[in-house]
Amino acid sequence: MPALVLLGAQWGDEGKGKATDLLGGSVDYVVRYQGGNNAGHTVVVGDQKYALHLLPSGILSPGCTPVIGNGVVVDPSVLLSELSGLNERGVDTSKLLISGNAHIITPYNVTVDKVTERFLGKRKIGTTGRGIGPTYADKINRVGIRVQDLYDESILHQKVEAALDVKNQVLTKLYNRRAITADQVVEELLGYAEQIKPYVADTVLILNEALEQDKVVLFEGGQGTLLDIDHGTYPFVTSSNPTAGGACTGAGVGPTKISRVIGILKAYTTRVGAGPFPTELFDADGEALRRIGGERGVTTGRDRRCGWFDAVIARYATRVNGLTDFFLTKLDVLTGWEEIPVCVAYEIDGRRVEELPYSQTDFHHAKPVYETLPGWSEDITKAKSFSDLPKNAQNYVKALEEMSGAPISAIGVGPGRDETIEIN
Ligand code: 2SA
Ligand code: GDP
Ligand code: MG
Repeated sequence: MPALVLLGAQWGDEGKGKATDLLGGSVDYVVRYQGGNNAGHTVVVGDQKYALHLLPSGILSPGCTPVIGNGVVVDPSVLLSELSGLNERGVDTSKLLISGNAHIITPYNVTVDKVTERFLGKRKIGTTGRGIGPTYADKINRVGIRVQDLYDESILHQKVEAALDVKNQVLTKLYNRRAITADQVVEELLGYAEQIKPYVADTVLILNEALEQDKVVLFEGGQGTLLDIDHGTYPFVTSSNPTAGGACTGAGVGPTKISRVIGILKAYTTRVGAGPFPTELFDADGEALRRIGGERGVTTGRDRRCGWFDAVIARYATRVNGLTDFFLTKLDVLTGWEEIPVCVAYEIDGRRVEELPYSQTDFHHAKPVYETLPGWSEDITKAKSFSDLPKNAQNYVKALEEMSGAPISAIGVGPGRDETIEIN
C-alpha cells in the first residue's frame, strides 16, 4: 500500500480530518495537495479538539511527516499562527515540509477575493474570503508568487510588481479602492521568510524517494469532489482539484504509485456557500441535522446547508475519483429518525435520471427521487463492530454501499478517534 488518497466525496466537511488522523499512525507522510486555509478539518483526540486549516491532519501523529505540496496555496501569516497555536498546545511541528513551488496567498489576493464577492452581490460564490481563487488565478496567469520567491528579494519585487499591475487598475478604476504598492507587500512577505525557511524543501523529490523506499504516503484532500474546479458544480466550486487526480499534480507523484483512493462520505449531505443542492432541506429535519451534526463552518463559522443522503453524488464521486472504498461518517447523527429518506435518482423535467447530469441547467432543475429506509433509535456511539449496530442501521449502511458503487470499509459513530467501526 505505497500511496493512498483520502478525499471528500460530497461538498466537503465529510470528516476527512478525523479519517486522516485515524490513518496517521500507520503512514509515514501526510500530504495536502490542493486548497489552502479555506479548509477546516476537525480532529478530536481524547478531550482535545483541533481545528486545522492549512496544515495536514497528520501533524497530530508523532512519527508522521506532514507535507504541504506544490498544489497548495499558502498564506504565510496563517501558517505561522497555526504552527504556534499547535506548539503552545505541545504538538511537535518541526517535521513539517513545504514545497518551494507552492504559491503564496498575498494580502492583495485576500482583498481581491473579498471585494469580488461583495461586487458579485446576489451572484456571489460564498467563498471563505481567504484569497484562494485569486491566488490560483495568479498561478494560472503566471503572475503568482511562490514560496521560493521569498528567498530572492529582487525577483520577489519584480513578481509582485507584475502581479499588481493589472490588479491596481481594477482595484482603483473599477472598485474605487486605493492602489497597493509593491514595497508594502514585499516588506510584509519578507517578514515571514526566515521563519518559514526551515520547512521549505523539494517535496516532490522527497515524496518520490520515500515511495521508492516503500514508505506509506497519504494524500489528504482539502475539500470535496463537488467543489472540484473541473468536476464540481461550477462555478460554485473552489479553484483547485480536490479529486484524486489533483493528488498527482499537486504533489508531483505519478498515478501508477496510487493503489487506494478512499472517499469520505457523510451519512447525509451538507454544503457551505452558494450553488445547487438537490436534497437540501428547509424544514425542521434540516435544522435537526445541523444541530445534531454540529454543522457549522470550521473556518468561517457559517451555518452549513443540510439535506438527505444523495446516492447520485456518491456514484459520481466513485467514478471521477476511481474510489476503492468509502469511510461512512456521522451515522450517529441519524439516530432518532423513524424513517430516513435517501435520494436514489433525480427527476429532471419529467425524466428520471440516474447519473449526475453534466448540464448545469439540468442539475439546477434536478428534483430528488427518494426511497425511504427505516430508522433506529438506539445509541450507536459505543458500537465497535458492524454487528453491534441495530439491524436498521446495518441495513442503511448496506443500502448506501449498494447505491454508491464502492465498499464501505469504516463507519464513524462519533467524532473521537475510537468512535469508529472498521469493516474488514
Ligand atoms: P473558496 O474560499 O474560494 O475555496 O470558496 C469556494 C467554494 O468552496 C467552498 N469551500 C468549502 N466548503 C466546505 N468546507 C470548507 N471548509 C470550511 C469548513 C468552510 C467554512 O471546513 O467548514 O468554514 O466555511 C470549504 N472551503 C471552501 C466555499 O464554501 C465556496 O462554496
Ligand atoms: P473535514 O473538512 O472533512 O475534515 O470535516 P470538518 O472537520 O469540517 O467537519 C466534520 C465534523 O464532523 C467535525 O466536527 C468532526 O469532528 C465531526 N465528525 C467526524 N466524523 C464524525 C462521526 O462519525 N460522527 C460525528 N458525530 N461527528 C463526526
Ligand atoms: Mg471542513
